[in-house]
Amino acid sequence: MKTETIRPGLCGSTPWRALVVPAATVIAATALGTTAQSAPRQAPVTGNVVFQMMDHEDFGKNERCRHDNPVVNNLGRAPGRFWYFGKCGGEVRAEIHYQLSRNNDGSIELRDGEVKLFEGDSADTNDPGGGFPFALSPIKIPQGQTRTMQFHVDNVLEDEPDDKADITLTLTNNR
Ligand SMILES: [Ca+2]
Ligand SMILES: [Ca+2]
Ligand SMILES: [Ca+2]
Repeated sequence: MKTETIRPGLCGSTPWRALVVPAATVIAATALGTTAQSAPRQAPVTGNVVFQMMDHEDFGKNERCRHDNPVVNNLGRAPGRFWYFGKCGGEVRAEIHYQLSRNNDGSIELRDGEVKLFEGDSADTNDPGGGFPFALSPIKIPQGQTRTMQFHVDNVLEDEPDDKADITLTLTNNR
């Protein structure tokens, strides 16, 4: 199982990066080592996540950004947590987090999602601006089907609605 542990603050000039955190890394690694040849190969969940963002400026024009990130979520038997982020204007960062699991009938369930916005001295700031959970009830994606979800988050905590992100997440269950 391929894992990446890249933190937002360590990405250099890369505007986004995926962090894949299997819920049971050790168990999954053991299972792969002993049953890889007989286990059916699971097609990854693919799609994309688009961040359309704005960074409010007190002087001059607000900065606008668009990041279109491919999504490849490799999912084994254990649920997997995934997240993506986009940065804008040197001060704003938006994140989307979610968990996927695979049912016996081949469908995928998405749950425990959250979108967040941060605004501060740099786009790596942990100064919160806003956010909310989604998919409190599981969202089911049957085999071969695609779901698109849209979210808007802005800087409500500092009453600055021009610090904002529209996030569109599209996932296809390829199995
Ligand atoms: Ca700003
Ligand atoms: Ca700026
Ligand atoms: Ca702030």
